Amino acid sequence: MISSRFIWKVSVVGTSGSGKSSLISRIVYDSDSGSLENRGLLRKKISVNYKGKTVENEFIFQEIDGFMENEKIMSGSSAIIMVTDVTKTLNEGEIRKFVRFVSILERKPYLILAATKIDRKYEAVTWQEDLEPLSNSYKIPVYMVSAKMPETVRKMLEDIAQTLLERKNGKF
Ligand SMILES: Nc1nc2c(ncn2[C@@H]2O[C@H](COP(=O)(O)OP(=O)(O)OP(=O)(O)O)[C@@H](O)[C@H]2O)c(=O)[nH]1
Ligand SMILES: [Mg+2]
Repeated sequence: MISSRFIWKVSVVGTSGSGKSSLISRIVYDSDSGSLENRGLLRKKISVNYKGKTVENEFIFQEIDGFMENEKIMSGSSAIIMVTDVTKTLNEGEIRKFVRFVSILERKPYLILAATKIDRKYEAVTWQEDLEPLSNSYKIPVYMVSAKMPETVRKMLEDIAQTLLERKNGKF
């Protein structure tokens, strides 16, 4: 490891209304307000313990509506959080298509599936089991989260930092 400070760009993708802004708000402002307008750069610093060392991570978030197959944007991202709303039917085909697109990029971002709004479990129509085939075929981690449940989001971000550090470390 040549540095103890890293900057990661994270794209948050998903259908309109799936909860992307709310997740970013939870991370950046510790609030669940979905409105991100006029709030400046969406960044968050967290330190994690990596191999016994404290490593500073700065995340910069970018929200993208839909599963846009934009090579420049996607290959410039360290990680991509694919957001799906548990109160809506899973569009597995759309996500699979996007994952295949990302997997042929030269600089492959780390992909994560975030199934959000789990606080509305009584209205849920998509369950963790429904996400397993997707998760297993592409080895993508699944996080069951809610913008109203800060711990779930914090855990996901810490895990992302750990994995990104491991991926980076493997290259030195
Ligand atoms: N109960 C609950 N509601 C949520 C959660 N996340 C988002 N919502 C609600 O879902 C709606 C859409 O959330 P947004 O965060 O604006 O979704 P988005 O993906 O950014 O939507 P667009 O920017 O329009 O594409 C809002 O009414 C939110 O309050 C959640 O974790 N729990
Ligand atoms: Mg939004």
